[in-house]
Amino acid sequence: MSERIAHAELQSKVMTADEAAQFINNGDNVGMSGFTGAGYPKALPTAIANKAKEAHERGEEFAINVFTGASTAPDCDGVMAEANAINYRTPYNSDPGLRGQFNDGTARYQDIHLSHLGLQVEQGFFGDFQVAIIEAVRITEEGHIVPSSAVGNNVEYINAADKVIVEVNEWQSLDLEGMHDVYKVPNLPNRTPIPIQNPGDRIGTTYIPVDSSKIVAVVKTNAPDRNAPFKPLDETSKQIAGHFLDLLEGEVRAGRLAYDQYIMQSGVGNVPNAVMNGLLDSKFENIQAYTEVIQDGMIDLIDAGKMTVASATSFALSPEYADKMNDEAARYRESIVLRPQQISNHPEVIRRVGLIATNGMIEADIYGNINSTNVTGSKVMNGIGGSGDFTRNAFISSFISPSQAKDGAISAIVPFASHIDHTEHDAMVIITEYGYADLRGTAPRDRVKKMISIAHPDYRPLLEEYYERATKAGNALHTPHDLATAFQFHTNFLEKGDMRG
Ligand code: 0RQ
Repeated sequence: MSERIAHAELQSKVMTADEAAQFINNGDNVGMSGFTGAGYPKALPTAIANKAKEAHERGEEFAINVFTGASTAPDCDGVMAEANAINYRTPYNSDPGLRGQFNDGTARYQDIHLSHLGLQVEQGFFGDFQVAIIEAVRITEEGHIVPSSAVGNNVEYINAADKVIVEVNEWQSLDLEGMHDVYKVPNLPNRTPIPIQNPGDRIGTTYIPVDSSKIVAVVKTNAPDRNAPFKPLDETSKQIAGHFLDLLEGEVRAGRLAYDQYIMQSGVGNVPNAVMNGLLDSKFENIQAYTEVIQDGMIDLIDAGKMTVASATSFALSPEYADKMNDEAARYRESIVLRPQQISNHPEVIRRVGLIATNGMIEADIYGNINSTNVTGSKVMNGIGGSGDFTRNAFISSFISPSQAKDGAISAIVPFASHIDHTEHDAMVIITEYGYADLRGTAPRDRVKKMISIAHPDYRPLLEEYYERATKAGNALHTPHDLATAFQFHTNFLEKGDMRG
């Protein structure tokens, strides 16, 4: 363990998670490491949950405000939610228990663009931060932190917090050291251009510089990241992947892309993983990724020699691939760069590198507005994540989704999106198993036929009827809507459990 805690003075700060939880008080703003189930603290959340339960049993209030990189895991968000220990949460969540609390109003959630939060913390939008809890691979001789499988907003939380608690996790490979590239954008008004020209450029340090006197506790852990296996590829995902590849081939034919020029951003999930699988047998070579998470499909592309470099802020690997990463991190760090999420998702760099963005969605409307977050307009699912950072700034932005959900009771193509995360100005191409709707160079009314052609056949007549009604109303024909029935799909679902009514 001494190589894990190389700073002599900090060895005397080693304590249990329960002892370290003394530094966390009711109402604190607590910044935590963790992004898509990687690199989150494994021990403190349970200790905080226990502290909350004890306080509640005594009739005292105890709830904290939790800031992370993105989603965490059952042993982080899950345990704290179960103990009613979270008052406010940002910027992203996928824990079902906590989601339930947002949707019944017992906890508060602010869904923030992942590239924005670090800046907002630095600008003091949330007030002071009392504590940062950061998972590390090791603490260096100088007391600096080598982050683990995610960088997230660690830099901003460490800088903002009065006290820092470090969890040193022996499960994480020491060979991850060297994979990170920690760069801090100078604060306003002294911001400077970020010197990244290509996804693999390294511009910072392999550790997070820390004033070691702020470290009040070091907790030793040995626990895996939350690694969920991907579902086996189904027919629908394979069809969507096929249409995505057709889109890329079309770009090559149009002279906008060469087979060795594809720079990828990909959301997480089974369909994006299927897209990566499809790329394995494609003509595309020397693929680069400037994205936020590394998932199994990218590891396969690297191993197959198809992908030369992947820049992200964290991993989202299945258990099998996480083991492989731990065994072979020394090899993978040649082609993987983990950056702070302010940099992995930075609009300036995204715009410069010219990537093709591909994200999941809940629904799209016939004019190309996208709902990524709120089912029937009011029940939050996960959050916008990095999809806004990438969609607005990509060279081409695409959304992928099966045409329907819940055995056909829900259509992914609707008359009017019931909540809008990405507007018609940002989304360029929408893909389902029925093909892709290329909305580039179109006026809103040109899009309707294209969007209806990728809807499930059951829903096409209903969408056509809606458009007829909207154009008959005829009072504002730039983006025709019949406001009285614009949400009928959604009200049908709420009243009858099926959008078809
Ligand atoms: O629920 O598992 O209970 O059946 O949503 O849907 O089709 O498996 O697709 O995993 O890609 O998720 C938008 C949620 C899609 C995701 C969303 C239900 C569906 C299923 C999952 P069940 P699928 P995915 C990088 C970028 C926003 C953040 C983002 C997401 C479950 O892609 O969170 O893009 N995106 N980040 O049944 C009701 C609908 C539905 C629906 C799907 N219209 N109504 N339920 N579902 N469509 C990642 C990060 O930033 C970290």
